[in-house]
Amino acid sequence: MRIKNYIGGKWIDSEQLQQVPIVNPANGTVLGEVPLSTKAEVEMAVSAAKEAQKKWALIPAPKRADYLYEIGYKLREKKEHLAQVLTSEMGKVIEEARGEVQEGIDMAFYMAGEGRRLFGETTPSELADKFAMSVRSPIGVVGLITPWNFPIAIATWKSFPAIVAGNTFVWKPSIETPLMAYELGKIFEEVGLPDGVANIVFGSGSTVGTAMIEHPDIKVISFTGSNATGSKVAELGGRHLKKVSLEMGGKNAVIVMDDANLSLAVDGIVWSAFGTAGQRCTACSRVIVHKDIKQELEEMLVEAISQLTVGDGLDPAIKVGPVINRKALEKINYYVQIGKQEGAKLLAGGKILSAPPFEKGFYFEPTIFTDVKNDMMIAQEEIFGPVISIIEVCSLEEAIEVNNSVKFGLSSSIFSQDINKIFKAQRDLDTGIVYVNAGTTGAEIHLPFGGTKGTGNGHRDSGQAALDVFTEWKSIYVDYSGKLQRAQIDTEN
Ligand code: UN1
Repeated sequence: MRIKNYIGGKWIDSEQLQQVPIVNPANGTVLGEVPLSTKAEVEMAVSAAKEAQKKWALIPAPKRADYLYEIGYKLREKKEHLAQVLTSEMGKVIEEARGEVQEGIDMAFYMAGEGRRLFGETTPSELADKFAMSVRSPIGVVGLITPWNFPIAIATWKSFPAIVAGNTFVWKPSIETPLMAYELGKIFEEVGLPDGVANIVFGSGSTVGTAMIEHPDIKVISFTGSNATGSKVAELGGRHLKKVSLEMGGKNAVIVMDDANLSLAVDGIVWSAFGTAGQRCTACSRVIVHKDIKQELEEMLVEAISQLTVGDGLDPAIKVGPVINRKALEKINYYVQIGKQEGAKLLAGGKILSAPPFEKGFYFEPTIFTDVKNDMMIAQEEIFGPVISIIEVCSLEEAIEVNNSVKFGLSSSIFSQDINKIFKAQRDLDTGIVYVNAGTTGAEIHLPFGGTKGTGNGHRDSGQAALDVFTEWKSIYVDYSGKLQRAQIDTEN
């Protein structure tokens, strides 16, 4: 299967002959190929989006939302098929793939509801016989750049609020997961979304991404991906005065206090650290544990991960799938070697699985390091794989300090049964998302998603907050006094 770009409502072969194989990370099978499109193709997509936006913005928002309901129904109808493609292309286990498609379905219905809300504000004017209000206006053409780890959910987080608010978009999906983008594109086509509202251009960040950011007709860039790429997006976007919304890495921790329900904590850690083979921005990669229960927790964790089955995620018995590609496997392995050199103690795992039946895929053993010191690289840097570092602390205050000492601030969690500790922690943990008595993953689509420090730049995906990325506030004053009233001057005081 050769993937085409979706521009102006048509599937068009890229003029670029160079294609990249789409590889199933579970077994190395080639599923198809994807083009590295050119700058000229971005240009085509932007002009289609610009043309379509004029009409799209004039369709009443509740009517724009009707398309999102249709998209939601289609996603629901195709849920199993989409989950199968997602697992084959990206590797996450089938149960999680279904969950990810569900996130897209939820986002469709949630944002469709926004078509009848998109609330603005009315407020008193300082002058008599004058009406003041502010409304959300569409911005125009927006650019979406999405990663491979949630190829459908994150695309829906960005594209659905963008279109309900009256924008059109050009989307560059990750070239690791073009099949999911193709599937979503087909759904846009099947529901009859007007031509040019949704445009998909496949290719590299350096060509397609750069062309999008530099394009004068793209007003907003919404990006999810690595910090290294996000900084470049911000830098280039800044030079072109773009509104740039960034969601980047995490180094998320679960804190386990001495009064915690330990078996619940173990369940939460295992699910959020080894689910998606640790390849979530929200994945738990540090466990900050009170010294009095450290040994017990370690024993329980080692026992729990010995039960984790690794393999092809299409098999429902498998709990941990492959990682996305060889480069990712090598990066994880690099960090594990560093951890050993730094003097951390390997409690479990630590190796690439390369003997049959794993030899053709990209598998890493669920891995636990303990006696990790907070200044070690494995305690500070995002590994994006099934590896956790256990760090011992003596108090809640120290746990919070360790949690906050990394450069990221996406998600955190505390297991405790003490209401005072819980409330103190939720206030002081410097992350955009805090969980109490649950792991670090599982954000719901109607709450803001994003983080502090190196995780982002103040914007949020999901929830009402997503609308702030894709709308401009317009303040409107209607003077019905019939005379010239001068604000700040014709007032009593
Ligand atoms: C991500 O890894 O970028 O909260 C998204 C979660 C999921 C989304 C993760 N709902 O873990």
